[in-house]
Amino acid sequence: MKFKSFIKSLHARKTALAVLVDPDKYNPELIKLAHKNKATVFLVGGSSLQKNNVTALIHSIKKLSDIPVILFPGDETQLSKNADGLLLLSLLSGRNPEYLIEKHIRAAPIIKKMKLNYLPTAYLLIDGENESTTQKITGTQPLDSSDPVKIIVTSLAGEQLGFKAIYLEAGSGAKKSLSPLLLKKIKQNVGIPVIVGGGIDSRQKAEALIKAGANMIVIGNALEKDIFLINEISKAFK
Ligand code: 1GP
Repeated sequence: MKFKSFIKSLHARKTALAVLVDPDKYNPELIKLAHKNKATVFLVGGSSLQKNNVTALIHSIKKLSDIPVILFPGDETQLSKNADGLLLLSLLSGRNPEYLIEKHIRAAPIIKKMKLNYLPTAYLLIDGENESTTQKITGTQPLDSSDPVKIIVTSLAGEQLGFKAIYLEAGSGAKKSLSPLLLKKIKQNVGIPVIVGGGIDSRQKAEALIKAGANMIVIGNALEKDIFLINEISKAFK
């Protein structure tokens, strides 16, 4: 049920707000504030986790809020049947088979056994002016943000391959978040929902991306640094 409401919010006219919870930096106070500010969804995961406590973490979030909890896993060890669903990401911007298909093959029987709902998502890393953790861990190069055509055709290929959403990722803590102009161009060319994340740390940045047509905006780092920022940022989504 909650997975369905998550999918519905991705297709809604209003932009959805996703709060990214890194299990290594969990703060229950942020969950309470996000709930109060009507965040749409909690994404849980990280590119490399020190502690493998995803199941316990989801349990704790669910005690504090009934907002859907969707996995945003770095790999197959971060799966949990406690989640309401999963972003099944394939890193289409890179050329590392491990992140294009290998991990998915390892995860497939686990996803089936757990009966997890999943959203096949084309994951595109776009350069955010600093080397991102995703870049380091996956050993791939991000797409060049000054080459919109490459980003558009990669997004288009994702749509044609049957992915149900595109995630444009500037990298956690990116110096430069995705350009609203670039997002607008991508939105003009693809019909599936577009999720945007990486370096969004102000109401103004969120507003510009909402105006450019983002279906969902993901905020992690900025809220880890200052949980109260959600009171201000969430105003952009009203
Ligand atoms: C990272 O896109 C998400 O995978 C969110 O990025 O942590 O910079 O908000 P930030």
